[in-house]
Amino acid sequence: MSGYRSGSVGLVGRPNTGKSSLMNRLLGQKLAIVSPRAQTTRNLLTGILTTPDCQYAFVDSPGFQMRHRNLFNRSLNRRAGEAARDVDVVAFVVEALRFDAADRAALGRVPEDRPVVAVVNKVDLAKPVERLLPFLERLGRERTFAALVPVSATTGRNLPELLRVLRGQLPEAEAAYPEDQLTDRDERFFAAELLREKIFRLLGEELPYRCEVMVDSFREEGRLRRIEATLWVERESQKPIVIGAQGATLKRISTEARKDMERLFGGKVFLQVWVKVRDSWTDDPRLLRQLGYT
Ligand SMILES: Nc1nc2c(ncn2[C@@H]2O[C@H](COP(=O)(O)OP(=O)(O)OP(=O)(O)O)[C@@H](O)[C@H]2O)c(=O)[nH]1
Ligand SMILES: [Mg+2]
Repeated sequence: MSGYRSGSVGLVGRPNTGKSSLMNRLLGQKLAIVSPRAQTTRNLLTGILTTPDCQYAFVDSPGFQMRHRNLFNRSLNRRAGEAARDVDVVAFVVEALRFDAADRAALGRVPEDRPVVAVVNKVDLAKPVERLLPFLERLGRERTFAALVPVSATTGRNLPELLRVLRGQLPEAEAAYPEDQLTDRDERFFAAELLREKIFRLLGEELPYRCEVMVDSFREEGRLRRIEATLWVERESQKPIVIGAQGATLKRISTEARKDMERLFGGKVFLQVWVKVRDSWTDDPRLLRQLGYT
């Protein structure tokens, strides 16, 4: 089809700017997990949007971060680097009226030869609105951006314009994916992600950062999916917090995750979750490899 465009868009930036929210809103479906906490996203996740004149393969990525230099965090930054490097265009996501050292460091990790669109998200929170224009001017001096586009993932404001601008950066090409394909990941991946999202939303303080999820088995029995998963924590003392009084916290985590899985998979799910301790898994090369981080 002549004039058709198709390519990949890396969603990149420091943690918590709304990269995953933005991808979900652009796709019109909740695919990526979202929480108010930084460093929610740990994996690369492709979400595909096919329109009559363009196919966008959005790549959601972990926020670039500068703290905790352990093996695990280095692996997250490496993944974010891939989303900035192996794509046709980078959508560099910042929060409206905020550009700090962490944003600058993240921008510095985007290779010079990539076209970059600055996506200024959360404009619904930008008050007073008169401050937005000077902010855009200042941001525009940080790098030669192909464009600067203020948007809101929450309200959907200006997203058609963002799609138009991104399309302009993609090559003329046939669609790379079938038009009904939404993602590159399987149900097993989303099962683990949805459990982790509940941990991020329901547990306080540092605990979500000390937790990881592994799906041990995923079986389809007719229309039922039977899923067994382990929540890894780093210390024996963290276990009772995840489990809660009479198991209430763990029950809430697994019930909410199961409901989301049933919605996403379109069928009943039987979910069993165990909590286990593995000392400092964030520095354990073997477990990190098992979890797919290396
Ligand atoms: N008000 C407002 N909040 C937003 C907007 N976009 C995202 N958020 C909120 O910002 C928080 C972080 O959103 P995420 O989408 O998880 O951010 P992220 O950049 O993917 O974060 P990491 O995966 O941790 O790097 C959540 O509480 C979102 O609800 C927006 O346009 N407006
Ligand atoms: Mg995210």
